[in-house]
Amino acid sequence: MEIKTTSKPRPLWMLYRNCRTISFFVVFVVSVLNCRGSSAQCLKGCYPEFVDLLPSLDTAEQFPSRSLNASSTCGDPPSEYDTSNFIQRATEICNASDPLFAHPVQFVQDSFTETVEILGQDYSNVKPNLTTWWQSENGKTNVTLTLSLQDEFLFQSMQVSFKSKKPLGMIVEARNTRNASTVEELWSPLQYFAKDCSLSFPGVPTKVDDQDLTIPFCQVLEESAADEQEQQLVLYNPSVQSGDFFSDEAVYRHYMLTDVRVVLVSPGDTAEGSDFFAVSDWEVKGQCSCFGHAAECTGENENVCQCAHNTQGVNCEECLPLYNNRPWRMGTPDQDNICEDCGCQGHASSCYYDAEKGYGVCENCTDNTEGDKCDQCRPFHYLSIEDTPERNTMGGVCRGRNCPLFLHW
Ligand SMILES: [Ca+2]
Repeated sequence: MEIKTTSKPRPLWMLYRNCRTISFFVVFVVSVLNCRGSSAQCLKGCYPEFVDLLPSLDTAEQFPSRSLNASSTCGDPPSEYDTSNFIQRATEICNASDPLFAHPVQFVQDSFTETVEILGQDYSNVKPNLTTWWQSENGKTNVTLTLSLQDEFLFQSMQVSFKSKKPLGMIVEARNTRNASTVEELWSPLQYFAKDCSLSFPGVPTKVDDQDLTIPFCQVLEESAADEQEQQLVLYNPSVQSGDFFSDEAVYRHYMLTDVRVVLVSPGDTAEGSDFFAVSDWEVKGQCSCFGHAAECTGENENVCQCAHNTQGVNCEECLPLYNNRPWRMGTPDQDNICEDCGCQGHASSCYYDAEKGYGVCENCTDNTEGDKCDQCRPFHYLSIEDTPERNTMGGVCRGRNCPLFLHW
């Protein structure tokens, strides 16, 4: 191929169009293969599995950074409480130092494995242990059950199985200590629950127009009979209330949290000795938060996203340095919103999106190139025709030339 040199900057693509076409095709194929290899479900927005975020007793060592706390637990010192099995009342003892009569907070997350035989085949199923429960001291109000995850996760739903009666009022609250825009200690309500909303939470709306998921409202706790295991369930699942959960970034971020807690405002039974809270199982479901750009997470806390779509960061919250040709956007169920290559042709290590120009501008062009895409030779530099390793890998090298009129640049 004949190449003419000139003192004016010349776009490299004019000279290596064919080479670039081949290179681009190779890069495209490799990118597709890489994407499929790392995240086969990432053709559009992709998401990790929703899992129970409370580590069970069996796997507590797997998530040492997560913790579960109750602001009040009965039994220290030992105390009596009255219980009702809906037939007759009885007086029981809570004693934190006696395993037979203790009700520590860990009992909201214990489980057992049930094995059933179907057609000669054994199937194991992990089930919550509803025969054990956490219990508060008598006469306490605004008791909290708190799950701290340390890292950001996307909340999906929770289910509280009460051994006692449902409380008259309770609040699900969240906070995100990784969000610099919020005060670290600030908890914000996600949802209120009450037997009588206007009585327990005056001023809190009982419903919101169009089910705006970012505005907390009060949901009436309906009376319900306990099931055969004497559980009264309270469910909270905002993810099924709106189709925008995975497509509206504001909604998505609203449910990103590092901590979630249930504030048990007032007990359902106000009789002295029965005015306590008891929870046999608390399930909090969520997933590591990857903004639709990963299907798997790794790390000690299983919160580090395996990013696809040319994104990076613990939460895939930004584009790779050379892929800022358009602004970062979260993946949605309909669109991958992949980060685009700036096209720096191997002559830069980063680029930034220029809103005025409407595309990505390469930064600190190397190899004597310049221009928004590092696609021009600097003045008095010329495209090398030497068959060098650099030329093969970078699509062209601009070199200075000895010239009778100009010094070597
Ligand atoms: Ca339990």
